[in-house]
Amino acid sequence: HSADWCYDHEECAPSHWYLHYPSCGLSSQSPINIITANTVADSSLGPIVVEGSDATSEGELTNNGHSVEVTLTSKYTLSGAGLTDAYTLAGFHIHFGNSNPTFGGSEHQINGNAFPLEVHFVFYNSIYIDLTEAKQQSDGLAVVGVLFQIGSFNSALDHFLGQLSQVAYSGQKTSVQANLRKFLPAKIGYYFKYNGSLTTPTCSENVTWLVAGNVQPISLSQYTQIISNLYFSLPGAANPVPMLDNFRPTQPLNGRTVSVYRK
Ligand code: SG4
Ligand code: ZN
Repeated sequence: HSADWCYDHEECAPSHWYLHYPSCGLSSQSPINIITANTVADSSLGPIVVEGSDATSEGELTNNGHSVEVTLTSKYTLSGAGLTDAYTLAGFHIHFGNSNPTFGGSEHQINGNAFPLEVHFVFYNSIYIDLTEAKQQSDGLAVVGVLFQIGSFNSALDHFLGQLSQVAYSGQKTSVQANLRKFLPAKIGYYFKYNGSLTTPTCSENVTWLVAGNVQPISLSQYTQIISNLYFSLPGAANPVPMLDNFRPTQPLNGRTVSVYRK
């Protein structure tokens, strides 16, 4: 492992994160189990609005030792959803399970159900210079989470799934083409919203979470590509650790309100 935190059952596991990263032990953490019966409808929020090019964009695919992330050269902006400011897309990354997709892999759960894959589109408040500066601010981040279940082939994901073997090990990068529009539409009319944290250390509590209510499909062979090509380990590691189950367990709600918008 390349860092002092990890997902498996060692000293670096999620239950120990707070020892090195105190915010991970605070009371407004993410992810959460969204119990739909307890959500509060708020029609004043309006849909999530994502502005940007409909064209396929150049980007970069990186294995960061915890996930694979994609950054795009094309600019995308998040607004609506009751947000006071506009937010700029920094990139997206994935959390997933293992060879038994029924065991879950998503970070958020809905009514106690986990899903095999969750994509996080990380946006930073456009009033700040970049993600690094925004991460330090209380209104710095908004993340859109999209859940996936095993089903039909997903053309949006296929742009980069074929290149995962090129970023098998931590620190590896390759250029990709991706069409964000295929899985982040211009408007999302059904979502949950709550105040939470980054789901990895530092676990800073400055994230407005927007979790899409509609679950998207991914084929079993596409899911298998994700779980069979990636390692947490650096290149050349003697016993590379497969990148599996890179999700944090759900955290207590502690009285927070989860709003729901459904047009
Ligand atoms: C993953 O490790 C991403 O690759 C990180 O992205 C991300 O950090 C981190 O998860 C936490 O994000 O949406 N799961 S999360 O709460 O986006 C940030 C990068 O390191 C700040 C760029
Ligand atoms: Zn994430």
